[in-house]
Amino acid sequence: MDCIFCKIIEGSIPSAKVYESENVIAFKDIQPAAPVHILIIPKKHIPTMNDVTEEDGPVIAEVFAAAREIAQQLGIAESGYRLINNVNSDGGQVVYHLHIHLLGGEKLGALVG
Ligand code: D5M
Repeated sequence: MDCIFCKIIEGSIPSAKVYESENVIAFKDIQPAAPVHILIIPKKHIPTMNDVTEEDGPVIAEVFAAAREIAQQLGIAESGYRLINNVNSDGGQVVYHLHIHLLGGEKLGALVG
């Protein structure tokens, strides 16, 4: 499968890993948009949020639990952070393996306003 994040999961492409469990891994984004920029992904290859099924519920919950844990570990839970999931072309998705961006470490700009 020609998926860069699947290759990171199997270890054939290196990454700066910050978290790993049975079903989820997280690593630093190579193009950081904030002082803290982590990608949190299910090990299961799910292309986009549109492809999430009922049976994926537990792993999606694990992705969010990992985000919470990583934010605590990195000391930004109290100051705050942002979780983003881009979906398809208009959403700005570039890598078609479901991932949540965890952004923080500074006061982030407003999304609307
Ligand atoms: O975000 C895809 C993100 O994936 C983008 O911020 C760059 C990041 N990326 C791409 N390749 C790598 C590797 N090899 N390591 C770490 N981060 C990577 P999207 O939401 O799809 O626009």
